[in-house]
Amino acid sequence: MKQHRRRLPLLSLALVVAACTGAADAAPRIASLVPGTATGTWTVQVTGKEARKPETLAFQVDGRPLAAEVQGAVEGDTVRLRLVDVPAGARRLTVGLRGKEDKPLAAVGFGPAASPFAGWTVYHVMVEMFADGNPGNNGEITGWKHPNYAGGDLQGLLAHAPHLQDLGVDAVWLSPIFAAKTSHGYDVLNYYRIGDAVAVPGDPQASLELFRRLVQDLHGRGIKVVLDLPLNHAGAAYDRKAGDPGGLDPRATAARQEAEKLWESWGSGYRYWDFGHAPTRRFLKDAALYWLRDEGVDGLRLDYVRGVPHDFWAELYKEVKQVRPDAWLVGEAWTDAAGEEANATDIATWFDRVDGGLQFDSLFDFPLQMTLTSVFARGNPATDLEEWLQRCEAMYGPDALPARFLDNHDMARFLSWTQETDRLVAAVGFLASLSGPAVLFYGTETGLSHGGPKAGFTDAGRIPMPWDRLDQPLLGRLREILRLRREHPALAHGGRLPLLADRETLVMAKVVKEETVLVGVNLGAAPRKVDLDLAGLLPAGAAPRSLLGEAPAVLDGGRLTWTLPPRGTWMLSFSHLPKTGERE
Ligand SMILES: [Ca+2]
Ligand SMILES: [Ca+2]
Repeated sequence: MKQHRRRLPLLSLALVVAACTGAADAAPRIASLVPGTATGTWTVQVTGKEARKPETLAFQVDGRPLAAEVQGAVEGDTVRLRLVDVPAGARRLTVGLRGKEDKPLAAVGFGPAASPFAGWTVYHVMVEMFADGNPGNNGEITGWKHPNYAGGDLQGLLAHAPHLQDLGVDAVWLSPIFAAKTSHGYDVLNYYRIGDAVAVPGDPQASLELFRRLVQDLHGRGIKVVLDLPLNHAGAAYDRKAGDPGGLDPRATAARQEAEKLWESWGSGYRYWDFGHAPTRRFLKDAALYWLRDEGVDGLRLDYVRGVPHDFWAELYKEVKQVRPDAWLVGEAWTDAAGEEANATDIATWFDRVDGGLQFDSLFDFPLQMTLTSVFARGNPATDLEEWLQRCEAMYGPDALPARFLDNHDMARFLSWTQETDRLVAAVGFLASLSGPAVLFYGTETGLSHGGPKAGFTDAGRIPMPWDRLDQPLLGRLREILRLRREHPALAHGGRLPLLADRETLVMAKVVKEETVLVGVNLGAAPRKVDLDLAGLLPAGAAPRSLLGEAPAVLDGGRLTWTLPPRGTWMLSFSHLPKTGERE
């Protein structure tokens, strides 16, 4: 029986149609943003049809209106403006239309990211496919088993922990490791028991001790542990004794939402927790708190958040932060094969505050995943990438710290869309240069791929990790990128200044007090020479240094000429302090 975990909700079609009509040409984009040479001034270029009438544009910095003076004539769809009296320490510029300032159309976070999670590189493991450290538990899958099932377990993870450390990740996200019937584990039978198939069969205590050893080992390597905890639903045969230590007698219902009904039509056999029943909510929050508070887990990846009411997530967030303020809560809100607009609109509702409180630290950035794939793997214009970075920043709001990724267990792998490893490396390089958690699906570092590409849900990317034939050159290239991300805080924490975007090229600056890193993407087949006026950004005497590959650069009187080799992401570091008083 086909037993996938989720599917395109039928209502998405209307959203796709809506997304394709009108929204795409509705948004202006910040073509470039650089500090002026005078304190508190910035020069911004806006492009898009709205730019033809610059008097209709409204600029805000950190939610406060800001005057903008048009500089020179409008050229085509682009206008240059000067922003004045930008306060020191300002963080975020939004562009909207006059009278609709509360719904900005584009935004750029040009101040550094404050969140401790901004620099995390998270390695996403599908446990069943990763490493089989104990063939003796492979017979414990009693329900649906993925045809690629590789016997993966915690013993295998423990044995391969050095691989994660060597790659240089900060955290590992494990697919569900709890008692379950299926190999994927999203049908949890007991939130408090590690599954026999991933640990020690028939011995819950030994399994828990194995998990504790794994956590201790990973922590010793500087790697945090994020558990995948499905709270919307559980397996139909949930253990109502050992799985309910508080005696809360949680209530479950049959499928009620469209997606849930679809899973049931495939025979998923889940039960759906009743969020209208207070003891059930207590039961679910207790399960989450147990792993974070009592077992040293550092974060939770929360499955299918769209099935659960907003106020539950806000309650859980508040209680988690009271005991573990350092724990990362990341939610999955995915409208599957619907377009970027539909996904971003929905994700924004999970970034909203509920009674003043957050629901999550991060949501997975599905719109950007789609755009990264279409631009880096499929040859769509690089302007799409700049546009979606700004659209999502505007829609998600100032509290948002989206988690960026290229692919996951529910979708076609990046390398199913292109055969070119250079395109994958370029995409990872760009991903690593964005502030906010960056998530790498296991196997990316060895170029894992599968057959034909497919939009929306597919489980074809769940492939055993080929431990006996790792792609060492590719591994080395990704290790180098992650090293740069760790060693240069401008990449993972820096404010972002768009500098240039066209068909095949994107250039941005990432800025912290100590350093500016220019990130240049060239997806063309030929070298690309770019000329940039960085007089207000870089102090006199700043000298460029190539970080990632050799891309020749000459800086002369504030003008940078940078030659980007083909098919890659390149980085230049300027270690001189930027001028004081303009940014921090
Ligand atoms: Ca095994
Ligand atoms: Ca539900």
